[in-house]
Amino acid sequence: MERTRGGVFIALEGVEGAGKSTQVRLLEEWLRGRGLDPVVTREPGGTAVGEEARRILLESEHVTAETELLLMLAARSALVTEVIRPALESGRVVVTDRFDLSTMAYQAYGRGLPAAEVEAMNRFATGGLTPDVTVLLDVDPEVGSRRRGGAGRDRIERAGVAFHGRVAGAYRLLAEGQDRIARVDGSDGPAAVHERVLALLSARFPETFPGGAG
Ligand code: T5A
Repeated sequence: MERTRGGVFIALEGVEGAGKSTQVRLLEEWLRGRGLDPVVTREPGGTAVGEEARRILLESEHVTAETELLLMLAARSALVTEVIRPALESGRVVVTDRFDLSTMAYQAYGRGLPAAEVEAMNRFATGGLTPDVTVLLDVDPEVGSRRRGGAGRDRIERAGVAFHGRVAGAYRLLAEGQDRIARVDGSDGPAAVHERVLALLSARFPETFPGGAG
C-alpha cells in the first residue's frame, strides 16, 4: 500500500552501541532548530502495544525465534498504523531508531529464520511502507559493545558473539547495492558522525535538510 506523498521517513540502523539513539537525538535537535516538529520513535516500542511487546522481547527468557519475529512485527504494525503513517500523511519528518532492516539482520540472518518469509511478513505488518532512507551506522560489533560498557544487557544483547557477528555481517550484506540503504562510517565521535548523516540527508532531501550541517 503506497502512502500519500508527505513527510520524510528516516530510519537509523546498526549493531548494539552503533550510536543510533545518539544520532536520532542529534537529528531531532537539528530539525527542531530549523523550526520543524519531527516525530521521533524507536523499535520495538512507540505505542502501548509496542512497549508491552518490548518488555516481553527484552526481558522474558522464554521467547522462541518465531515468537520474537511475531512480537517485533506486532509492535511494528501498531507503530505504523498509529504513529508513522498519520505523521507522514500530515507532512512531518519521522525519525525512527530501528525499523525493518533490524528484522532482516536479527531475525532472518541472526536467528536463521527464512529470509523470504520474514520479508513477506514484514510487508504484511507495514502495509508495504518502507523508510525513504535507512541510515546504517557502520561500526564493528566490538566497538559497539565497548561503547555500551557495563550497561545492563537484555536478552537479545546476551545472545552471544557469533549471533552479533552474523547480525553485523547481515547489515553490510543487505546494504550492498541498495540505494535506499546508506552506509555511514559510525566509528568517529558523535559530532563527526552527525555531520556525515546530515550531509547524506541534505543530498537526498535538500528541501528538508538545506545546507546540511551548515
Ligand atoms: N531488534 C529490534 C530485533 O531483534 N529485531 C527488530 O526488528 C528490532 C526493531 C532493541 C533490541 O531489539 C532488537 C535489536 C536490539 O537488540 P535497544 O535497547 O533499543 O534494543 O538496543 P539498541 O537499539 O541496540 O540500543 P543501544 O543503546 O544499545 O545502541 P545505540 O542506540 O546504537 O547506541 P547509543 O546511541 O545509545 O550509544 C551507546 C553508547 O555509546 C556512546 C553513547 O554516549 C552511549 O554511551 N556513543 C558514542 N561513543 C563514541 N562515538 C560515537 N559516535 C558514539 N555514539 C554514541
